[in-house]
Amino acid sequence: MENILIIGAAGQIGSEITLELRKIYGDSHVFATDIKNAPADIRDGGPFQLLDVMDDKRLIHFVIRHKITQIYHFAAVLSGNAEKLPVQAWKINMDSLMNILEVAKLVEEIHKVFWPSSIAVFGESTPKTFAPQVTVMEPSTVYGISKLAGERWCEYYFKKFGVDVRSIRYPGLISYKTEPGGGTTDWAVEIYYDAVRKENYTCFLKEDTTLPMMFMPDAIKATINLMEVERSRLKLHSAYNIAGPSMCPKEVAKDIRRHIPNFKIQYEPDFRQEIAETWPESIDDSLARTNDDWKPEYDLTRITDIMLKEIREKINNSAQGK
Ligand code: AKB
Repeated sequence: MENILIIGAAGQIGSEITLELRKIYGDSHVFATDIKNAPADIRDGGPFQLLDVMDDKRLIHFVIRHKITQIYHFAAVLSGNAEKLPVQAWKINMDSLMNILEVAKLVEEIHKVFWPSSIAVFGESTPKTFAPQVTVMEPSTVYGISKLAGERWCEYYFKKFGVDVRSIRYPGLISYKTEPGGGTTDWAVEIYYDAVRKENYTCFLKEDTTLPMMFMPDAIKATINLMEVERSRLKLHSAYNIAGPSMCPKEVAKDIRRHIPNFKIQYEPDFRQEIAETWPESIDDSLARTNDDWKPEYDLTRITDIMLKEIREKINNSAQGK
């Protein structure tokens, strides 16, 4: 019997993976937690509690009381926000991971942990296209440094203590259910919301800044697949590269005009432009593809079709008080 703890269940990835895991393991076996309140479907569809991952004592009590066997830890300060409060972001990103690794080491029943890494581990000296799995990594952001250090800690806990940690270097994730907050790739979600709301978007990156992206259903599938793979088949316990379509703001705007011909975009690059320029444009994920049959299903056209339809529906429903 598996009992799964989700940390950060009110966030962009956490909210969607909670619902998926509840379908697989049963509502009562997936314990959603966050430091803030979660959307109604997370709160009402199964156990939900406020829990601060920084509080290691409460964390261990929670894990023992609910007989937790797997942990997914999604709480983090993303790249843009981390640059505003570097020391606090470092503390939150690192201490929260260390608390999870320690609890997994101490509690024997926990046999698997998922922790998200990011394309932010790469830096200016990494090859710009098809960034390899193993390559030069000199991240220049606090977030990127914390993710790279986190990857090393995950592998350390696996080698030294046998903690089965699994991780993915997520590209920018595009989703319509829960909006991201404080990331450099947030523009790829904001652009769709503003297209529906105002037919106009002011982008904080330059028009031709290409970044690796992925539609949320592909990211959820890749994550669950990785967690389901037999331990003996895994080639590494740091983090796998995964790749979806790469795109720049100008391309997305053009694709949106298939549905909204009057859509306008202007560019006012801010500090996140500098961050984006240190990240690769595309990722080589051939190693991840050898784990299982995973490959992404959504290209830009499908993403645009679904994003615009779903956001329109969401906005109409909330206007009607549904
Ligand atoms: C961010 O932009 O900070 C995140 C990421 C790529 O990890 N979406």
